[in-house]
Amino acid sequence: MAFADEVKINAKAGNGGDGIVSFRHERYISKGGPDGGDGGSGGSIILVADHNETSLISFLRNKNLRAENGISGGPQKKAGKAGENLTIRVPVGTQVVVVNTPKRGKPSEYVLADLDRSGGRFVLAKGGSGGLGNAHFARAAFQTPQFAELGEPGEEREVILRLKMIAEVGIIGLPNAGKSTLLSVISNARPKIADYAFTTLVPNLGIIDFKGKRFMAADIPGIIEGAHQGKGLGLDFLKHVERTKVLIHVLDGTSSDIKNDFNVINTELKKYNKTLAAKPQVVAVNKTDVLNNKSLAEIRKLKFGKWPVHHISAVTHLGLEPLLYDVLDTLNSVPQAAAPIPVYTIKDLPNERYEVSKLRGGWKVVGDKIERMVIKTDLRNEQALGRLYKILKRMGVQAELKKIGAKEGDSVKIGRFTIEYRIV
Ligand SMILES: Nc1nc2c(ncn2[C@@H]2O[C@H](COP(=O)(O)OP(=O)(O)OP(=O)(O)O)[C@@H](O)[C@H]2O)c(=O)[nH]1
Ligand SMILES: [Mg+2]
Repeated sequence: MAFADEVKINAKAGNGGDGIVSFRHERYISKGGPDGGDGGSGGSIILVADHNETSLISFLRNKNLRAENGISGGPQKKAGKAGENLTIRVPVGTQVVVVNTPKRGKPSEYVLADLDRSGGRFVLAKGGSGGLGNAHFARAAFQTPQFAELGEPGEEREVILRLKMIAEVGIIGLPNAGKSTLLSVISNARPKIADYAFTTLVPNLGIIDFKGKRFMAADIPGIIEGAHQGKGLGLDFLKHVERTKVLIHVLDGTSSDIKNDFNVINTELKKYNKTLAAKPQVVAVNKTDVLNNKSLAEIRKLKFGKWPVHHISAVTHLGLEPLLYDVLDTLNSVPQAAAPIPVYTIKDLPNERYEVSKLRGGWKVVGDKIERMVIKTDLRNEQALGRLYKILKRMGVQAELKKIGAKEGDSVKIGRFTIEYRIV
């Protein structure tokens, strides 16, 4: 199976339903008060990180995500049905990335969300709010509002989903023990392997597919006695395995003192960080293919603390399946971190701020809330327009435009729409 680690998708949330214009019908009353109901909100598109998901491959088939629209309101103040949210499960480690492509210069990337915890949620595209029905607009001096708000379009966003898996398994051991060889036979990684110490200088990552589970392992450079004082390659690279859940401790079966090799590594781990040293280990005594029966018998007697021990050969693949079973069991038994699961959001409530500026042949207003208000206004309806002008006045837009020189009748561009400048 191909491993999709990056897909570009287009997400369009549901539009809000329109509010409607309606008046009560009652016997003996020719025209009752306004009773137009509100439109339902559009469904949002929500990503949820789930540790059972292992790939973004399902997005290769469906790159266009659509959530349901809200339904228009009805008479008798009946609210329209809200559109269903579209909830999509993605692997833990999925990043949501936006690419900005400027007219000149290099495109730049911006990470909107980093879904690094199972259960983490991110609203990728927010459904549009429903429009208010005309029932909302009745006042003592204005009893027959002939307008209602339009529904707001759902957000649309084009993003890249990128899988940044977190290594759950770390492979540690002395130089030349066979760590990289092991990674190369249990995962898709093809690291450099050689018969000398310090072949691996930077960690290698590989994806392991085993019994329907997919997880990532990191093979790190060899550690030697005194590494905490900077000997060999030091211990800095241990930060790459700090977030792992299980360590495979590889030992060279041809070594003259395997027990001591094991202790050297554990001492160095402790010197680096107690939490790392306390992580569960699965011990793999490697290179058994070149051992004679006598040495094999000796080795089988060795115990390594409380950890399970496997006698393997990375080269002949001997004993790898039982080893991976133990790794998987240990992974499953490690409790999930108890910290609260994050919820990620892009936008807060509509922002009341706006900016006015001069445009060739008119004026321009930019602002989140004001642009939404214009979208929700039926611009062909005089009453609806009247309400919009009042809102512009209340928000101070009318005065700001006047200050910079706007005259009645000038055109004012707000978002995608252009209206006439009016003083009310
Ligand atoms: N006979 C035998 N040789 C092995 C086995 N596994 C690894 N080797 C050999 O051991 C040597 C070191 O292997 P690597 O996988 O590079 O060891 P490493 O632990 O990654 O070493 P560093 O990156 O230097 O820390 C290579 O020559 C491998 O071919 C095995 O199961 N049997
Ligand atoms: Mg190596």
